[in-house]
Amino acid sequence: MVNFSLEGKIALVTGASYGIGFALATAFAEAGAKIAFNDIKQELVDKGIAAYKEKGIEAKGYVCDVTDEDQVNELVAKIEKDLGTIDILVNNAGIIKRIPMTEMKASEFRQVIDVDLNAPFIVSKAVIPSMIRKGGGKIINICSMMSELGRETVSAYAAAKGGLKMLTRNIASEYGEYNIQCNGIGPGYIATPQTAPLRERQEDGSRHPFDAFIVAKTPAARWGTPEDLMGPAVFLASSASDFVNGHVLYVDGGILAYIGKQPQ
Ligand code: NAP
Ligand code: GCO
Repeated sequence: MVNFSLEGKIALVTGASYGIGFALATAFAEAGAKIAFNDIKQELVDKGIAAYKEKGIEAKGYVCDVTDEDQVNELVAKIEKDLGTIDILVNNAGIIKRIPMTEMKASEFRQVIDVDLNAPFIVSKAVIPSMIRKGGGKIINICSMMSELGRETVSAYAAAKGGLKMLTRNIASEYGEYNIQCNGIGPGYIATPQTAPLRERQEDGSRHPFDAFIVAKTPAARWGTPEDLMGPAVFLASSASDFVNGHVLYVDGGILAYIGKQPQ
C-alpha cells in the first residue's frame, strides 16, 4: 500500500512562522509528523507557535538565523534533544530583493544568495550526518519559477534559486546511497507576504499590472495559495517518494508549460 503517512517522523521547516513554510509544516503535522520550525525573531516564533496551536499543532519554535552556521548547529542540537533526529528538512526560509541589477549593491546581492542558497547548504550539512546514522531522510528545497526563468529586477533571487536547483541535484547524487532523498518544490506565484507587493491595488483601485499578468500567464487563471503546496510536500516527505530523487516538482498551475493568454 502506498504510504503518505508521516507518523513518528520529525520535521524541521525553516522560516515557518507563516507563509508557505507554515502551510507545509501544518500539512506534515496533519500527516502525523512532529514539527520544529525557526524564525529570526522571538516575536515571530511566538506568533507562529500560537498559530500552530490554533490548528491543534504542538510545534516547537526556535530563534535561528539560517545564514549563521553556529546558530544552525545549535538549532539542530536543540531539536535532537527536544524531539529526536530530524527525518524531514524543508529549506523554506527565503528572501527576495526586487532591484534592477545595475542598481543593486553587491552587498544586497550577497544577502539574497546568503539566505536563499548558502543557508540551505548550511542547514542540509547540519542534518545529513544524523540522517545517515538513522538510515535515511528527506530534504525538500523550496525552489521557484526563477530556478528556470528570469525576469527584470530579480537577478540575485534567480541566481540563488537556480543554484538551489543544482544543490538539490547534488545532495541527491552525493547522499542517495544513504537512503536520503533530496528534491525541490518549485512553487508558481503564491499569495503570501513575499508577493504582496505584486498584488496590491493601485492608487486608483485598479489591479496591479503584475497581478493581471500572472493570471494571464497561468493556465489555472489564478494565483496559487500555500495550501496548493501541501499535498506535493507530503508526497515528497513520505515513503511514497522513496525512489524520487534530485527532482524539482513544479507546483505552478501550469505557468512553465504555457506561452500565456493572447492580450484581448
Ligand atoms: P515569506 O512570506 O517572505 O516568508 C519567508 C520566511 O522566511 C519568513 O518566516 C522569514 O522570517 C523567514 N526568513 C527569512 N530570512 C531568514 C533567515 N535568515 N533565517 C530564518 N528565517 C528567515 O515567503 P514565502 O512566500 O512564504 O516563501 C517561502 C519560500 O518559498 C521562500 O524560499 C521563497 O523564495 C519561496 N517561494 C515563494 C513563492 C511565492 O510566490 N510566494 C514562490 C516560489 C518560491 P522573517 O519574517 O523573520 O523575515
Ligand atoms: C517575483 C516573485 C517570484 C515568486 C516566486 C515565483 O518577484 O517574481 O516574487 O519570484 O516569489 O519565486 O516562483
